[in-house]
Amino acid sequence: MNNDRNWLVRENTFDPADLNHKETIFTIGNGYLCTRGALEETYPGNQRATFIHGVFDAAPIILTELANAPDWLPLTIHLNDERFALDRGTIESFERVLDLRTGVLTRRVRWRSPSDYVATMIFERFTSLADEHTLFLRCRVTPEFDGTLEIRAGLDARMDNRGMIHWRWMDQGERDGAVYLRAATLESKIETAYALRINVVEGAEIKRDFWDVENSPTLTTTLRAVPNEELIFEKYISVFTSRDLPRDQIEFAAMQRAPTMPSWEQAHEANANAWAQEWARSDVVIEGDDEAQLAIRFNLFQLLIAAPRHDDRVNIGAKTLSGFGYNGHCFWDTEIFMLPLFIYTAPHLAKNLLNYRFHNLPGAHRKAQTNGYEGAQFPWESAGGGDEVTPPFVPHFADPTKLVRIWPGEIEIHISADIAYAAYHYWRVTGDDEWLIERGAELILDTAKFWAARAEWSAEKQSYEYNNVIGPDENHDHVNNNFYTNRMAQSNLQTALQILALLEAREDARAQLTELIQKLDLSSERLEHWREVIEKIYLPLTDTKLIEQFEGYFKLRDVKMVELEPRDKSLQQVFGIEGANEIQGIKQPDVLMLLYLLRDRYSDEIVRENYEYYTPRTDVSFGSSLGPSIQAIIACEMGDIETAYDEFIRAARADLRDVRGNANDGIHAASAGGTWQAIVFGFAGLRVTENGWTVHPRLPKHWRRLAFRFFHRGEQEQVDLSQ
Ligand code: IFM
Repeated sequence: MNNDRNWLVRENTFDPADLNHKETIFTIGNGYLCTRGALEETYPGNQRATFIHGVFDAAPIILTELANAPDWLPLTIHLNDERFALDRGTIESFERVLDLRTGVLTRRVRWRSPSDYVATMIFERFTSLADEHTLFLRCRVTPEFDGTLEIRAGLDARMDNRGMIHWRWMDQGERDGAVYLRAATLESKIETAYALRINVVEGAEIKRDFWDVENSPTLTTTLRAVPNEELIFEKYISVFTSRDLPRDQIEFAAMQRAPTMPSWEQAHEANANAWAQEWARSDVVIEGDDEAQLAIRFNLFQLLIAAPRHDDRVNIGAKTLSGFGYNGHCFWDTEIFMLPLFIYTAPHLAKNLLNYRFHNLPGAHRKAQTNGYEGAQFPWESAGGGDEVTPPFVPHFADPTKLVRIWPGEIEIHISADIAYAAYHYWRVTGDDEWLIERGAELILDTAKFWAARAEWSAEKQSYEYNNVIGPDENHDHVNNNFYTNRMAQSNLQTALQILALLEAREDARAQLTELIQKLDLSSERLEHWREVIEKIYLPLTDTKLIEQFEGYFKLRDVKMVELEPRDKSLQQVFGIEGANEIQGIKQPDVLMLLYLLRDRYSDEIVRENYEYYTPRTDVSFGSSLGPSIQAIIACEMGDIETAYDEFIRAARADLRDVRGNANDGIHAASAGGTWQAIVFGFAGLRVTENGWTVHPRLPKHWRRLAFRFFHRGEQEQVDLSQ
């Protein structure tokens, strides 16, 4: 194992200006819930939030959002009646460390109160990966004064999502020293029950109390403070929702769990063991580049804590469970950017995420039907129920009081093909035939059915077209024949026919095949139509092998990024929303994205030609955070390792260094997944083929070693590369 510092995300001073960014960075979680790194005692302007998977509630304009759940962190400490808070008194020393090995967040503060009472306080917290319903907080205080230390440990149901209230208080109380709190979301009526217990490990207790204040039940204890004698206090919480158990059982479950929870040491050990197993599968070792080493572990950690372990009806949002950005909704970010990490290192988690799409096929049918099509059209943004939840309006970037109409919910249709691509990718790498037969085949066939229905015949071109769409580059909307969309649709249809042939050839798939043929009405006429669409889909390639991103793109005013230097704004901010539609500058890779996903179908010559054309026109600096990792991978392929490294490190730093200035909204999950792909598929050049796997290493010069593991068809493989 590498030295400690490459596992520790650290800050050594408290900077109120960086409060919300740091809350994101210090998010902890366990696949069931995540909690932002807000301070136990609160701070003005903090965005304290806990998000529990699947707990969505309705909201105006944005339709639905993950409801910021009751807060389990509240812990206030009074030093001889003076309340500890970082916005008062004097911070004599401060340090915060997130240990990525175990997910334990530790804060060490030496604080002098306005009346000169001094104490060193160490706060530690973790959300157990060994038992996802249990959360732990420990506080060690060394007073430098005589007197008392009063500790108030509470729960708080008065949480909101930036002003939007989602919770209705239901009940609270105390039984046998443990406290419970019940609350329900206003519209979706999801109930939650928390139980809280406190434990004094070191210190003489003078009195203990229960404050039955509605919404914030609190247990208090007053300890005798003696100079330089450490006091240790623990707060144990358990959480259940009505998504886990029947409503009438959740309070009982929480209250039963809290008093029987293991000691801090036992829970800590179980959690550390669970994390050791995660890292044994997923860790990436980079020697010769401490920043990249820590950054990849940080990005992996943030994805691992957001990945549902025991629930396949939830997905990972574009901002994981770490912030209010994108309202907890999930996008193609999951299938194309995050999923590869799970497919290769934790296939059981990849399967959960794909099952979420499978369970949501009814929502995809509703969307297709509403638009007048057959088959499964997946929503661009999806939440709890699988229906389209992309807000039609978002606040204008220049004036947030004004709303701007956005179109992805209607016309960014490529996501259906992205999901089919991911299902096939999962099967190809894992060899999970059972899942393919039971679920994957249906996902691929049902989306193919949509693509065949959505294709429009053009008598003039003698081709099938997809008009009025948005490709990955969202700066250009209402375009016709976006190459990415058309080619991914074609690939979806091709894969569907391939899967049908595969099922036909397998004795053990006969029953499922018969059922699918009936259920999806896969008549020979329909399949013939699919073949025709595949053959005649509009996919122009110019003589020079340059691919036009969409029809008419080359006629737009040519704008390269270098011409706009110096610049600190996105293309839409420079040119306006309409103006950005009229130039060739793009927000994120589009043609290159396609060439990356379907790399084996295109020659090096084609990739090079398009790389050289599109790279100078792609806004990697201020465009989408999804861009840099893909640019890095293609740059690796082109042998341009310096550029590849620059783009890789830009992606890797997205949140740690807040390179886009919006990390306060939550982790850039797609960028985190893309960072792993840039290392594994870019620098290591891993390729899984029909016959096995190969690597084609192209390490940055200063990397002495790159090592990682992955699963291929059930076997764990190891890659260990040096210069
Ligand atoms: O899915 C992405 C999209 O590609 C670019 N805008 C942000 C979305 C969520 O990350």
